[in-house]
Formats: sequence, C-alpha cells, structure tokens
Amino acid sequence: MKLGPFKKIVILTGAGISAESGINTFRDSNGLWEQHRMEDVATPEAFKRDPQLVWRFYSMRRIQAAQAHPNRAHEALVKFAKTPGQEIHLITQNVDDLHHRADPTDHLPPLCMHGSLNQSRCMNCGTIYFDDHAYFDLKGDYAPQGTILCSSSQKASVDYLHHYKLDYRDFLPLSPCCKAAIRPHIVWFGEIPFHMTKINNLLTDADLFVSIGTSGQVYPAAGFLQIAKMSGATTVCINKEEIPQSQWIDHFIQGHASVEVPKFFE
Ligand code: BV8
Repeated sequence: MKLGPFKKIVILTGAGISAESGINTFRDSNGLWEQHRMEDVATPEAFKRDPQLVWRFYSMRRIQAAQAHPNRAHEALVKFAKTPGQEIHLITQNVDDLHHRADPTDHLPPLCMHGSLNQSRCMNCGTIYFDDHAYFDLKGDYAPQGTILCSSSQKASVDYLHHYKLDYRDFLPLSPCCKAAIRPHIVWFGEIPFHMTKINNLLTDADLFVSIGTSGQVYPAAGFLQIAKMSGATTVCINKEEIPQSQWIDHFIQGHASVEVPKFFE
C-alpha cells in the first residue's frame, strides 16, 4: 500500500509485534505463566499482597524475553527510520527489549510508555537499575546461588547476589542503595504511563499514525488512534485481527506483523 508522503510519522506497537519472536501476548493466551490475569498480577496491590508471586511472574518474562530475538517487523521499522527526509517516532507498550536489540545504533529509540522488563526500581528512593536478573527459575523456584538466570550481558556471579543483598528468607531482592524492596520498573494497572506529555504532543502533530500488534484493550494507548485521527492524521492499523477502534482507522491491514510491517514500510 503506497501512502504519503508524510512529514511526521508516529508508530505504536503492542505485544503482537513480539509474538512471532516467541514472546507471549496478553490476551491471545488466557493469562501468562501463573495463569493469573494481568490485572491481578501487574498492579501495585498485587505486589504488596504477594511480591514473590510478582517477582516469579516477571522472572519468567525476563527469561522468555532474553531467549527471544527481534523479528522482521522490528527490523523493518529500524530500516524505515534510516530513510532520510522524514520524522518518525516509535511508542511501545511492550516491556521486552526487542525494539532496542533490533536497533543497536539507536535510529529509532522507542518511548517505552509501560517501562522495561530489564529494569528495577528501589521502592524507597526511586533509583532505577538495569537489572535483567530472573530471581526465580522456570519452575518458579528461587534461582539457586551461583546459577543466576540472566542474559550474558549481566555479570552473572555470586557477588551479584550479594550486591543486591538477596534476603534468602523471603527470597526477595533488596535495593543496593537503601536495602529496601525493589520492584520491576514497569507501569502496572492503575499507574500513570511514562512520557504521556510527549506522546500526546506527537499524536496531535502526526500526519501518519500506525498501530501495530495491539488489541486496543488497554488505556490510554487504546485511545491513541482516535486522538491521531481527530487531529488530522491518516491512521493505519496492522494486526492479526480486528480491534474495537475500527471507526478511527483509515486503513486496516490484517495479517502477521513480520509479513505486513515490512511490506507496508518498504
Ligand atoms: C492509567 C505492563 C490513569 C505490565 C501494562 C475502564 C475503561 C478504560 C480504562 C480503564 C478502565 N478500568 C481501568 C482502566 C485503566 C487501565 C485499563 O486500560 N484497563 C483495561 C484492562 C480496561 N489502564 C491503566 O491502568 C493504565 N493507567 O490509566 O492511568 C492515567 C492515564 C493517563 C494519564 C493520567 C492518568 C496503565 C496501563 C498499563 C498497564 N501495564 N503492561 C506488563 O507488561 O507486565 S498493559 C499490558 O497490556 C501490556 O503492556 C500492553 O500494553 C497491554 C496488552 O496490550 P497489547 O500490547 O495490545 O497486547 P494484547 O495481547 O492485548 O494484544 C495483542 C494483539 O496482537 C492482539 O490483537 C493480537 O490479535 C495481535 N497479534 C498477535 N500476534 C500477532 C498479532 N498481530 C500481528 N502479528 C502477529 N503475529
């Protein structure tokens, strides 16, 4: 499909762009890992109620993301961003790092509105750490000392455990700064997504908005198509199935992201 030319292009991605890399989406499989609904696990209340369950949940997702690789859809966006003469912005709802790994030279740094799987945050002072450590193994057991499950980029050694002052009794990581509870640096349900001011400015200025691999179930991202359309943008949705926002979509391209995204952006 040949559209444009466009001056300011804004792209939103969701779990569907990572599905063909082997990362579970949220609503295609009925719940992830512990068979808990996202809303029951990915909330501040859930972390307060059972921090170990939440750390097991995110450990599984860290292990899965570390084993995945960017697919042709991630790569096609980076290739498109390298073409001169247009302004392109990427917003992602995903917390995996596949957009980053597809783009080592940062041609299209994503606005990660829901945070990052590979970062943790001290609950006392808010310090953010790069931390892709899986505190629990695939069976849900505490990752035994010495066999830390994390990507090779992380110094996997015993001093890592000591550095994070793992409290063996309740198997919970503590922040090296305050020895306080440390949580995934992720936006949970009921929390305000990151970069919202910048995102709203991008949506109102865009002349092309492309939504890729998202079910349009989670706000505020689910409202972006409407904002862009009402601000005068041409809107495109690339997804495996229809989404509720069809009235705000100019062009709906049904199919797999790894096939349709390269076709659309080449
Ligand atoms: C907020 C991090 C206030 C966690 C996530 C009632 C009405 C409206 C809103 C609400 C409401 N009740 C509560 C709310 C607010 C709530 C919300 O929207 N709830 C929903 C459930 C109704 N939202 C919030 O709480 C947000 N905060 O509203 O704060 C505020 C906001 C702004 C300003 C001021 C105040 C915070 C939401 C963030 C929650 N955290 N993620 C984690 O990941 O562990 S959301 C989580 O779910 C994901 O990050 C992702 O964003 C979302 C899942 O969405 P998708 O990415 O779309 O994934 P999904 O599986 O649903 O769909 C995949 C799609 O891909 C499918 O359509 C499938 O067909 C397609 N697909 C699959 N394979 C492929 C494919 N397409 C192409 N190719 C393929 N191969």
